[in-house]
Amino acid sequence: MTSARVQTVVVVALFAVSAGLLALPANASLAQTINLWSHRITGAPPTVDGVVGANEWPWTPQITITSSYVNPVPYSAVLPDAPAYTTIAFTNTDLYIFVDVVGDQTQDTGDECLFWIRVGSTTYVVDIWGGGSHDSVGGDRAVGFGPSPNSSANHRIYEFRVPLSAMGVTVGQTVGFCSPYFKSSPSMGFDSTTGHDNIWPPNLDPSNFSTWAALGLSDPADSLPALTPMGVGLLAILVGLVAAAVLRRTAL
Ligand SMILES: [Ca+2]
Ligand SMILES: [Ca+2]
Repeated sequence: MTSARVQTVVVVALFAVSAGLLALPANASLAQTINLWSHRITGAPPTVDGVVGANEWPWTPQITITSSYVNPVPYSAVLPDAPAYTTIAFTNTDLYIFVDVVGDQTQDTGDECLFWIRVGSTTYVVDIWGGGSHDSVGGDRAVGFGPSPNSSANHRIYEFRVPLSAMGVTVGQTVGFCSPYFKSSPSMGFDSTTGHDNIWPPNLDPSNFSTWAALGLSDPADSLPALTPMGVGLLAILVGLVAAAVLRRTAL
């Protein structure tokens, strides 16, 4: 092999290795199997009042609980509400969450909606029920009962606003996210009439943070399209070949 070819191989290899290192997923340290992205709010943010306007939450729900959903072990005997839609969006200052529990069509004081958000070693509780809140992070909470774009039948509606500063996070960060079953203070949502309760993610063990979802406080639409691992590898090879060609011309 000529020295020029050796040089080409070495340069290509170096670029491929460096690109591989850079291609590690941003959430690698969290090791979650479910990754969620938030929707960026570009206009007026939703009004946290328990009522849903036709265009108030125009984004696709990130989480859909269907009639086929089964709560995770050891809660699989607890029947989930079906269906329910959860939509997550953000501004530069606040996180907004909308839970449209079309499966809960009874207005009970004990109806409830609960999330845990994990930032570093701190778990923040985001919660509201018909009699108040078990919240630990502040912001606005509302529980309502009425129709929504997902169902004309009256049902439970929950809206939340959580200040990012209250959790010590900013846009672009990733946090842990789940809706647990906790001391009978249930999840998104809990129907007091039937006992149905949506516990999420499907593999959730609240004490094992790797089973929570990873929620990115950012919208992929804000950034350049992400490359697949194969795309990153091909790009690295291409960059390496160009660099090698430049070096060879320089050496001539
Ligand atoms: Ca509203
Ligand atoms: Ca109910």
